[in-house]
Amino acid sequence: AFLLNVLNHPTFQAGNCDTGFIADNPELMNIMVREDKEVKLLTFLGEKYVNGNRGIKPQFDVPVFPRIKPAEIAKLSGTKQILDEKGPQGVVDWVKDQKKLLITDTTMRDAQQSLMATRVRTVDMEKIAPATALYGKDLFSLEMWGGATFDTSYRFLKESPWERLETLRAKIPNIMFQMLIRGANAVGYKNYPDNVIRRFVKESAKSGIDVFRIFDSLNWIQGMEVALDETLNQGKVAEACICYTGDILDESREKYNLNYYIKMAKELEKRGAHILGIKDMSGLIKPMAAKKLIEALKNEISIPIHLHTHDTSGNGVATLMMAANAGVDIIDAAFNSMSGLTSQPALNSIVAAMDSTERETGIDPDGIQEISDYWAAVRPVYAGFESDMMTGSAEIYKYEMPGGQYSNLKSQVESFGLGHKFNDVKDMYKAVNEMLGDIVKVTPSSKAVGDMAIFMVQNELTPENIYEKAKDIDFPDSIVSYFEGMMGQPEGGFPEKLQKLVLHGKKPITCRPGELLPEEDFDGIKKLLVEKYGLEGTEKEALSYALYPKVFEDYLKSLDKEGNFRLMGSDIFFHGLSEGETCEVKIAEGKELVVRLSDVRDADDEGFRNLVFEVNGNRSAVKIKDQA
Ligand code: 3PY
Ligand code: ZN
Repeated sequence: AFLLNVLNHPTFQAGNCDTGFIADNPELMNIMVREDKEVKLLTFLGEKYVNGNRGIKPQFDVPVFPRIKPAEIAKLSGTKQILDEKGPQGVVDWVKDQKKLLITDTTMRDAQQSLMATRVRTVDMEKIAPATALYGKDLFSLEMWGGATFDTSYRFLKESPWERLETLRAKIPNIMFQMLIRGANAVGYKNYPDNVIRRFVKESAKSGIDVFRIFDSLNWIQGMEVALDETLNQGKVAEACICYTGDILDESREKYNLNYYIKMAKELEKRGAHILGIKDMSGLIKPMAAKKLIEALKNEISIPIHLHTHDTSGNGVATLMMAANAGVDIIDAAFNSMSGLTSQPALNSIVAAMDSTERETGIDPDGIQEISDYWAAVRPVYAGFESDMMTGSAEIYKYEMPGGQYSNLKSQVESFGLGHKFNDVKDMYKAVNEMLGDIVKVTPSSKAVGDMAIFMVQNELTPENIYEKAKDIDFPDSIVSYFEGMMGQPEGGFPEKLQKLVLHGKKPITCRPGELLPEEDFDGIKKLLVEKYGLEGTEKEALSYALYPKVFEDYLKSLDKEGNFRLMGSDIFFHGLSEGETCEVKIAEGKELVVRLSDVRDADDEGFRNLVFEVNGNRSAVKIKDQA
């Protein structure tokens, strides 16, 4: 603290004194760094206490994870080695040679996105990574990146998604890593210029992504074109998707019928996709529909088929069993303790179900039980981010909402003060879908439908009165962008009357937004990041800024001002310390502090509370303003 005072002194800072002593004794700077980190840490913990839960928190079990020797991991050879040695066609050939049902585990991406609002931190993934490499050695891939994980890492967890990717890559060298990319929307909610998409795919490939699952939120193939082309350029596996919507069993629904899917699948195959993804983001594909669809597609295309679904209705495992019977090559599931409800169907249960059948997976049930047990112990720390859904719900077939949106909608609606109108909003979601002409609903088109539904309930609009009542109203940005054509073109075109109403005279586009968007100036971004934040100006930093300028800048400011707690245990990160509690906090690789919150004093006249800690046995205090 003394040194900090010296360094902050105006005379010192103006260079009006002899600083030779400090220059000659660089270890003093270490003390300063440590102290600064320590102050930030105590302030972080103090804030959690004083303006957070006041130390009232559940008792969490310490998650147990199997200790695997690095030598054991080094010996493993899986799909990653097939890709590295034989390229994407080698992977395709290998898949086609397999009798067994291949499985992608989605625990670290879609499962946590759908169940826990994408809040799972890298530290919790890292610990189980070696066991995942070993016991998951027969998995096709791990979906562990993309979708919402990119912005939420920066936004809520204050950690770098790139660091997560590279950290896990180093610990899991044998299984292919898979990401979800929203076509021209990359990992965002709007279309980006082509050079952003290309550079993002290239850098992701370089940092460890092997399989790019590419979709367009309206099933508009042009929207997938650039990402698909760049994946092929990078020599990685291109899994082009059809988003499943509607119900092919219901003959009264003509738009998304079997022919629609066959036609699109053939087109994706023609465009060079290595694998066809059926992306059932809302869990709408019923067991018999899966059988019908997979059987039909197997007759029409020759590339492998990968089925992704959600268990929202509770029918997920049945769907995957029917698909397996119909010859699907790969399915998505999540380790049991992270499965079910809006997440993927249960991986361990599927492995057990396939045992002693033609499509036996070859996965060791005891090993993956340990992984599931680990996640079962991690999950309660994130309970605050979970929805109150306790059972599967068949109403999903009516509302057609993606997993994450379905479990988040309630709190979103509540944040608008419309909690009592939750059912009205859900019904309006369905009504808006019909007003838009029955569209594919997945990020970002699902967000546009959700925003519009909330907006209509809020303003007491109905599909009937909207044309009269909303003539002069400004609609939500997402729905304006949708009608402008900035999310691409929907099957069957836009409903013109509604389009005119929302756009208030603005002209919509019909081409690919990327054709109109000016190229992003990466040199300019790098320069800005170097000058303003003292960063190195790497490609990753520039991409993060290009995708999410404000989120990335806020993250940088937070690291600088509040500190970097990426290595802190999640129980402490989210719940802090209670009075008298001790924890170990890793503040940097190899640097741990033992911190005890010894005493919390009453607020002084100005509302500040003194919190007394012991840090590695030494007393240290911080003052926190009580906002209450
Ligand atoms: C995403 O885009 O993040 C999704 O998971 C869509 O299903
Ligand atoms: Zn999904």
